[in-house]
Amino acid sequence: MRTQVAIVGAGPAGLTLAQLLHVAGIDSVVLEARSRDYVEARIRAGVLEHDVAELFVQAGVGERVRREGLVHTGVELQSGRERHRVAFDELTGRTIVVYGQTEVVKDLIAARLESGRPLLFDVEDVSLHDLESERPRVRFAHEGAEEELECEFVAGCDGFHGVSRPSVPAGILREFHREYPYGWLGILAAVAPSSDELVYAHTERGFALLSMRSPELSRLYLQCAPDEDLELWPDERIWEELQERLGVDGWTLHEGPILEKGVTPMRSFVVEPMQWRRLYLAGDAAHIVPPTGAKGLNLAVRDVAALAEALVAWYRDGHVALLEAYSETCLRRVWRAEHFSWWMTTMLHRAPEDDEFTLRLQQSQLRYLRTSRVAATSLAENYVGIEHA
Ligand code: FAS
Ligand code: PHB
Repeated sequence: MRTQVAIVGAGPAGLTLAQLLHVAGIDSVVLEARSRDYVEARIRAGVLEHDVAELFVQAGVGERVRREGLVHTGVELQSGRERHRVAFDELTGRTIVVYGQTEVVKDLIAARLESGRPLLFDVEDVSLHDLESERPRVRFAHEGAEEELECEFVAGCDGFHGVSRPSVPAGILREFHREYPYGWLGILAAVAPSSDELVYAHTERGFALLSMRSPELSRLYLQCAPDEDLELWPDERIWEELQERLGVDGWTLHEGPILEKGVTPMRSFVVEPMQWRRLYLAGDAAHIVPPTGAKGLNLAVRDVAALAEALVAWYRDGHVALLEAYSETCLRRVWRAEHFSWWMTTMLHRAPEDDEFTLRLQQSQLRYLRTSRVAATSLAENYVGIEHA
């Protein structure tokens, strides 16, 4: 098998890259370890930055996000039992789109299959070879046969636990880590959202987030231990705790059947550089953010937008500068999102070791966001997606 770009991973990064390259006339092969059903059912992110939603439209896969995506002009920050709205449109002139990652992935897979270009599911034993040459190779097993894909570039879009990052020889990469002493217990519930906009709640019992997927589907999270045992959380207890944390006077959290529940641990992670010879890392393969800033999916798409632009420049006129600058270009934006995600997370969550001093700092920060337009604008511009990183 031969192609121009081998893409390892069919998550948002790999699938978006494949689509961007396809519309530019550059051939690729996408290799995915899991099944199509598994990848499409994985419930993860829920918020698209405006420019990311627009990128999908420009790339020819945005028809449904434009039709079904929920345009939001702000979010609510809750401190104790008091809420305050951060108006993105007034403060930045920009908005966000609430549209589940499951739907993004379905749209991208449908476009890939429509294109007729290779997207292989249930691939096994992927290994990367000759990354230092002009003809890297990707070996893998598929449908019982051993395969070898010759290419010119490899895009490592295989997430945090993928094979791409570990394929870089020891001593080349620097890794930056931050583990958090809490995680999120997330539920998907068949009940209309009890708020028109997202609510991020800081309470002495811990963080809670009210989000949504559609006018009929609610997505809610509550802070828990990173290794929380779901067995200890029957539906009744989840709703009771969400009522406690999100409750404000004159407002009711509507409950309904829980369709899915899971615990997500939290970490911050960055690898530098994000490229080595003919291997380019994108998305969670290169960085992880705690989901409090709704950045993970958006960072992944912005990485591959930069990579696609660089590859198009190389293939069209031999331009190497953008390829050589890929990592530096992405890392400026990645570190801005890392800081914002860390800041939102540590401001809104109550860590077990946090004392009263920390609680007062968090309450002061939230009060400052309520009273200062400058402070609110800083949060808003980071949340909707910041150009100058
Ligand atoms: P992904 O991990 O999505 O995709 C990588 C793909 O590579 C996967 O399909 C995997 O099966 C495949 N793969 C792995 N190893 C392979 C191999 N050896 N060979 C071939 N394929 C391989 N972000 C938010 O903004 N908000 C959220 O609420 C949120 N919640 C999350 C919850 C969880 C449990 C997780 C893990 C992440 C969450 N994220 C959230 C972040 C998430 O949305 C990621 O940022 C996003 O999926 C990144 O996309 P990719 O980089 O494509 O990586
Ligand atoms: C979601 O809807 O899944 C969601 C929204 C905002 C976040 C994280 C997750 O910050």
